[in-house]
Amino acid sequence: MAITYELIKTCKQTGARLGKVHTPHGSFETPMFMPVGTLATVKTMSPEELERMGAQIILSNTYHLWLRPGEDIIEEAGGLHKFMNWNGSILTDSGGFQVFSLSDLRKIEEEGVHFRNHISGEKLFLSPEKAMHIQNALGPDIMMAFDECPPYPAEHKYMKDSVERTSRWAERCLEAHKRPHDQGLFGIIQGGEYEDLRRQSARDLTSMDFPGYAIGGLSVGEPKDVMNRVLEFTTPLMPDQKPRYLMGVGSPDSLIDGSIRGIDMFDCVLPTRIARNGTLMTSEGRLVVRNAKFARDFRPIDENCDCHTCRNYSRAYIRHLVKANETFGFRLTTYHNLYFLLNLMRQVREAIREDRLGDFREEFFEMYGFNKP
Ligand code: PRF
Ligand code: ZN
Repeated sequence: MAITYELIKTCKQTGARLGKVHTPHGSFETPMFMPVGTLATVKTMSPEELERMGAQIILSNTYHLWLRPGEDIIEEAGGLHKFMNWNGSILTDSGGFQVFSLSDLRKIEEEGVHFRNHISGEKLFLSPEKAMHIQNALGPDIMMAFDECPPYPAEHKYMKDSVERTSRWAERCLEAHKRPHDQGLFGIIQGGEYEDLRRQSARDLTSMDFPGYAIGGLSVGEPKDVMNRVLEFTTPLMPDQKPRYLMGVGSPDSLIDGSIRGIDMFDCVLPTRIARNGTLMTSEGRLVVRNAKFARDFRPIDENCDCHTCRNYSRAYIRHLVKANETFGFRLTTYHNLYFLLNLMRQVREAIREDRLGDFREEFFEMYGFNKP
């Protein structure tokens, strides 16, 4: 099996899991946050910087790499790891979600999805078999099944049809997967906010024996308490001996609340995207560095952070760079935000090890400002 999960312990205070996922490109500790590198680059960061900040696995996208430069070129280069010079683990999303979120004029059929290229307008078609073919060529350690992520809210009837189609697509993905010996394929549980449909989806997918499972269809506009409730009834339906991945979720509060509900892996564009418009995550909440009040503020972004950015550069300098659209400014903010989330997960793992994740959550939420009315 390409992917194995080692459960180290569960937190006595919260039930959160401390573990390790072993992949053909090394192991990563869980709960873990995965920086997003859509186009085979985590925007503005070199692989050396990613390694230095403590990233152990990154995410990339089937849909984008298929359109540009094309999976054949990446295969010819020797796969994604060699192509981009990243030697840690890589996970690719299947393209299903990106088709639904980026393209227009899409038409879902049993066979797959027809849509238009979001750049050129060209007509395209993606199916479970095609998504597996592309991911087998890209060569990530973990690849994702081709699924449908319905919008929120969706009616029960639509969601039920969608969940059943996603299960049939999952079967076809397993069938079409050519490299199970060195690439782990994860199934994706859908069902929106509906408990009966999450149960149905989890039952269908766990009967198929994937080496890991994801929860899709969350963080699509639903309130936080809906997401937490769905996690509460869904994670107990997932196997204990396999990794659990919550797709597209990466706000600091959700990383903690997801870990408490038994999630092991997370990804999100949030830290990198907001960094590029000058918003920073700090231990005391968000800091908008463009703000005039930082013009003469020579303190670091976060006085509690020991990242390369915070050890060497001031708010005033970073504000100047970001306002002048200087690339170096975006590199400094991106580095800090990713470090902040990777460091948050390190603290979460430490708290699980010491059975005090509940206390850690209270302290963190208080400092970050989530407890304020
Ligand atoms: N499916 C896939 N990728 C995803 C999602 C999903 O439901 C989400 C939902 N938040 C993010 N990325 N394949
Ligand atoms: Zn920092």
